[in-house]
Amino acid sequence: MDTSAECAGARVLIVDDSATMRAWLAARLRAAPLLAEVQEATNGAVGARMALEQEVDVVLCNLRMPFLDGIGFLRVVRQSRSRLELPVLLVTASTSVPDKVTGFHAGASDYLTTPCEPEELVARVSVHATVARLHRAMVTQAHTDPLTGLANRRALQLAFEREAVRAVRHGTPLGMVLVDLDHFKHINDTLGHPAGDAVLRDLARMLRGACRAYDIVARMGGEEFALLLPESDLQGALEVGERVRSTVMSRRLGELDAGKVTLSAGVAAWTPGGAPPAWDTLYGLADAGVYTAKSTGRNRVARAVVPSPPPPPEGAATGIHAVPPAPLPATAQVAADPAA
Ligand code: GH3
Ligand code: MG
Ligand code: MG
Repeated sequence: MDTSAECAGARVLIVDDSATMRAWLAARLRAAPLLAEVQEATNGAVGARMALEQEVDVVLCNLRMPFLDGIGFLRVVRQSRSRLELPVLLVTASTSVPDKVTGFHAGASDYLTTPCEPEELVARVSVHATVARLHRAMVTQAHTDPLTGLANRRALQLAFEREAVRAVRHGTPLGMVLVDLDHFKHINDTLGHPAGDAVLRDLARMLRGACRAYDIVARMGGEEFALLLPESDLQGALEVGERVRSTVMSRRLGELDAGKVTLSAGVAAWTPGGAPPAWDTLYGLADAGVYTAKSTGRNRVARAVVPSPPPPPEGAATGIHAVPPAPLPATAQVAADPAA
């Protein structure tokens, strides 16, 4: 296959203690049609840090280096980057098969035996850069909602797993707001599906704008969206939910004038202590909050109302904020009731 177009501008990291070798590899890669952006590291430890912290498509790493050799480099890098995410080609003068097999077992993607022709160097780097880029594009596609460009449900769940670990480690809360448009079917039925799509796209933009950079905004499906809010407790999540609700009321969405589109939102939050955050519990409570908001009149933000929550197992608090067993007065359950 002709890979030169797919991997143009490939970002290549050369890890080699020999300045002569680095210069030879870099010059050949820069001169080739793939016009590589080349970075250099003079040893395995510096190279591993650069490979993990910077944007790199392919690594060329010398097998034999002092301090941290090619195998040591692979052991560090493969703890968090797979072959598909970051191809590493071991560069060596050795033709020993056991050496090569050891390298492959440690996570090498390929070998470049030196001396070699520049064409072979460029061809191997091109193939691996292309595969890495295609893999990245596929992962992005698999985690993105095509209509709105937001994260999809799968991406949100992965983000939740990450944020749950972080919340436990740092002892910080984790909030969630679940948003469902009111009577959206009616919008589709009266204005048509494309007009409904335009509302969803504008809502997505609005939600993104209403959140902090490190909040995760996702389309769960249909006209349901979720906001995952690191470091937000229940009060913080209620405030975000209310901000989103009132902003939607004040904006034109698609063809619809301000005030014509409303949403109902449910909120929940995990607070430190007790069991770690669980997706089913947090999402289930936020979803129950949406149900409460819908059943008490729509266009409002609510916490879950759980009529008879199961008693917690002995000695183990869940840490998830739900409404206490005795139902709260309506004003406490519903954070915003514009109709009131
Ligand atoms: P409620 O206030 O109870 O939430 O009522 P609703 O009409 O919003 O909810 P319902 O579940 O009855 O209808 C959701 C509608 O969302 C039905 C479906 O056709 C529409 N929908 C789902 N996905 C899309 C989409 O991608 N584009 C458009 N335009 N409509 C969609
Ligand atoms: Mg819905
Ligand atoms: Mg709806």
